[in-house]
Amino acid sequence: MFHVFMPCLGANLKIGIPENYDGIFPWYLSKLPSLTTNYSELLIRGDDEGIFGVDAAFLYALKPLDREKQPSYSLQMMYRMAGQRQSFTVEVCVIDKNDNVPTFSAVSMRGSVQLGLLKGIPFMRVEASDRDDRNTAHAELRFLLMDQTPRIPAAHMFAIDSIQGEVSLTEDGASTLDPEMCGRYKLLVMVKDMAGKANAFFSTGTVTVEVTGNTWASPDPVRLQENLPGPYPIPISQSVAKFCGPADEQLQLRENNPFLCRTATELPPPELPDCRGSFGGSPEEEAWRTPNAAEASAAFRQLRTGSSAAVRQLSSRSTIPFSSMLRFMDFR
Ligand SMILES: [Ca+2]
Ligand SMILES: [Ca+2]
Repeated sequence: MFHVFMPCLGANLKIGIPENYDGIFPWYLSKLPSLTTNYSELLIRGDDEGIFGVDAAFLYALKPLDREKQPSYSLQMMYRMAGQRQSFTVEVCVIDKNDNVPTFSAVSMRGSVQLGLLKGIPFMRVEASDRDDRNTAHAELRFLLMDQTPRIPAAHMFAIDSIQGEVSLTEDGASTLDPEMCGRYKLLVMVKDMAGKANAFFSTGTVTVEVTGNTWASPDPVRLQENLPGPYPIPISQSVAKFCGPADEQLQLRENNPFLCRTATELPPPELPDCRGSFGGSPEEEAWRTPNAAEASAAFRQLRTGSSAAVRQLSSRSTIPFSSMLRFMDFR
């Protein structure tokens, strides 16, 4: 059977040949322009398996190519012409076909999630591989969460990032996780190639998730004096946490409150005003109060006019336990 593949121009010849050819052999691949009919003593180097040959100045293959076994061949064509030894190189690049199913690094995977973890914060990551060409969609993987057992207290406690494979809690999961009700979940996960399209190959795996209690020891409430003069932000509290990665990625401040957090590298000199409630130890991050948040500004304005509702609002916020504002994700 005869096929013509486009050669790349240049001093040598470069051709792309698809893998897994299942037609008739010998399989004619490309004319070799450097060869004329009067060449002799042709020798091919770089073909240890004896796949390639030349017939009437055409390069042919005697068996199919496997990109996952060998993605390219550099064939040195040595021959004699007009009494002179000559040579040129043919680069054969094997073009990928999607002939491998993506698989998880382990059929059974394990992880643990701590009570108090916020939604969307990954607590583990599933990994998978695909032997096809990673520069093509043939190895472009997507992850899906297929099932959760048991489905208590909510049917969808967990979520998986389709591209990164990171597993986290859903909003339902973060709000209802209870190790006393259910201390272990089994998740059925799937990985698909072709970016998850309908024609993708896929395989499945299971993830066992252990639920552990919250080891965060709640410190004392932060006490704030109302109508504190500026300038803001004013440090109000500090705490110590152990981080296994960048602190700012693992320190979460709940939304819609008049506080912000800064890590130790952003701290000013250690003199802190009297309004700060210290938890002791060397500070690794601080909670700050800022009037820049619209909500905080509104609360201050209302306080000055004597709004009891605003007083209650700020009062409750200023004595809210620090642990309910901050969650330290410990991935040890
Ligand atoms: Ca594949
Ligand atoms: Ca392949």
